[in-house]
This record gives sequence, structure tokens and C-alpha cells, in this order.
Amino acid sequence: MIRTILTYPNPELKKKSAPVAVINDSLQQLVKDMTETMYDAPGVGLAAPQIGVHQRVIVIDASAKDEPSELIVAINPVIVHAEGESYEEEGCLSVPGYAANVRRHASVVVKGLDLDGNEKSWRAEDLLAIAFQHEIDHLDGVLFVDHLSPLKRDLFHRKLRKAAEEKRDAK
Ligand code: GNR
Ligand code: NI
Repeated sequence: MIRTILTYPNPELKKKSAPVAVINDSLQQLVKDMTETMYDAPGVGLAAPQIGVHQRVIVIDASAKDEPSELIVAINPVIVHAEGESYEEEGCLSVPGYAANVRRHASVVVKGLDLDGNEKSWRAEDLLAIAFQHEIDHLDGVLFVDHLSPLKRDLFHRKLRKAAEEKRDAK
């Protein structure tokens, strides 16, 4: 089932998610819904709190259009190693209509569980590394706009306010 993606400034997006304790049928269904919702959007990744579920689950597919899709499901993901720096443009399904460059690590190693409860480790770079950091941030109630400089964040708020005013005036 495609679920509704919560958008800024919904306070649910600021809450910290809790670790998954058991991988049962309802968790399998949650992952199915998240995957469907991510591909429908479409997005590179999705974290459970974006659909209002405060559990530490993320899905990512950072494969290019001309590549076979490669779905990653990570439960209780933790960055265990990070190196290098990147500064790439990010967007977020929960912050529609806004994009900005964000400082991230260029490569990360992430540990977590897969849907069978097996411990997994993912080594990621480029867009996949950024997506892991972006999605794990969501689990801690952090959005990419929280990483912006005060000046850029102010620009973001102005843009948001302007869009709201235009919407109001159009009525
Ligand atoms: O679809 C998405 N694209 C994206 C582009 C650059 C950096 C991060 C992302 S993640 C985003 C989907 C999303 O909001 N996941 O939480
Ligand atoms: Ni996001």
C-alpha cells in the first residue's frame, strides 16, 4: 500500500525513532509499504518516520535509471565507519520543492539487519553513501535543512513562507 509521506514542518519528522525489537509480519508489511511508496514517489530512499512510523527502518535504491534496481532494506542501521567529504545537492520527499548542497561523508560503512534478521554490512560511496546518511538522519529526527548554514536556512524559510502566501492568494 502506498502511504502518505509527511512533509515539513510536521512535528512527527522531528521525533527520534526506536530500534526494531522483532522482525515480524507487521514489520515485513511496513517494509513492503515503504518500498512501494519510495518507488511511487519516486525517491532514492525512504525512512519509516516519513510515513509516521517511528521505527529504525530505511529502504534505499540508489541505482541509476539504466541499471537494474537494487533495493537495500536496513533495520537498525548504524554508521560504523565514515571517511572523506562530499558537498552535493540533496532533496527530500518530506521537503518538496527545495534542494540545497549538504556536507556529508564521501563514503560510509553501515551495519544493520536485513529483513531475515541477518547482520549485514554495506560499504557505500557516492549517492548511496549520501542516501544512507540522509535516511539515518531521518531516524534521529534530522532533515537535510537542519544541516544548512543559518543564512541558507533563512532562505529556505523565506521560500516556504512565500510559497504559502502565494497559495493563500490564489484562493
Ligand atoms: O529522493 C531522494 N533523493 C535524494 C537526493 C539527494 C540526496 C538525498 C536524497 S534522498 C531523497 C528521498 C528522501 O527524502 N528520503 O528520505
Ligand atoms: Ni528525506
